[in-house]
Amino acid sequence: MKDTSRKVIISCAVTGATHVPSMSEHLPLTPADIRDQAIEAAEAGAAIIHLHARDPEDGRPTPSPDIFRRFVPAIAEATDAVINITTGGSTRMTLEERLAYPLLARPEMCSLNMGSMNFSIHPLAAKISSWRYGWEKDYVEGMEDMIFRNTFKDIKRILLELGGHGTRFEFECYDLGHLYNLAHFVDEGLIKPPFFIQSVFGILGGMGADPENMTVMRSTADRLFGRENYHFSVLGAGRHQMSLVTMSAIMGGNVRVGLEDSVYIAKGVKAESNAQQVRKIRRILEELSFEIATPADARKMLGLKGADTVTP
Ligand code: KMH
Ligand code: ZN
Repeated sequence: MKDTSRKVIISCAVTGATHVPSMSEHLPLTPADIRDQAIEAAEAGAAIIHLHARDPEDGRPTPSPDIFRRFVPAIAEATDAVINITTGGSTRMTLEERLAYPLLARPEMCSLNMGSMNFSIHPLAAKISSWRYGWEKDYVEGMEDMIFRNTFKDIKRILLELGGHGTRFEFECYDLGHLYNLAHFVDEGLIKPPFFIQSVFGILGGMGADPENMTVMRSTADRLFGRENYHFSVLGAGRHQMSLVTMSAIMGGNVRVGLEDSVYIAKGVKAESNAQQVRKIRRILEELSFEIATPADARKMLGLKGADTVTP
């Protein structure tokens, strides 16, 4: 019998560490910007808010707990949304740096990247004619020679140290092999269902944004985990965002939008806010008669520990 009660979780990734300020004047950089845009996105229907921090002086990605603390408590105070803190940080951060704030805050959810990889937007550097801050050009061009490190030992450490505090994970899978890495940790008994699998399409270094890849990821996840043991979600980078997340919902999955993943709202049109992207995907989903999950629905679906256990 088809589960007609299914609801779709909208995640919103507010700022990330990949896009740089020169790519959009709407990319939130300061703690106040991040706070305000996160709250607006939650009010627009995002049940999960995925957060990175940036140096308010120049928008450079930072792992600083002091900066995170300038906006995470305010978001938690103003909304019931699930706070999802990155453990990915940026490809230039050490694992120690990436874990600094999550280990202090012990959030309900953190991202967890399921394999080392190349992760880059360096080809975009040539398309930027003027750079707003001095650090940006080298940062973007330098990605060409960076490895996004997520060894098995790194992943195990995150599962044990953060998982030990009840944090559950948005497992970011950029390739088919990342699902097998996830299965390895399930077999090791380090991960309990339901798994929240965030399939990432269109990042240079990961699988491309071809719709056929989504059917491969979905069928492989079914085969490895059993559909009853995981929740599928999708993010599409850049211009692929809205079409791929819509396809995810149609395939029984959930969706992630946000300026971390795309600075656009339509082809060649810059998004003016995270909330604008949340409103757009919500409109599309509701037109297709999907029901949007509330934060309480998301907590129940994903087995989260509750916001009152977090120490932001
Ligand atoms: N900024 C990317 C290198 C995550 O939040 O864990 C990694 C990322 C994924 O943003
Ligand atoms: Zn992220």
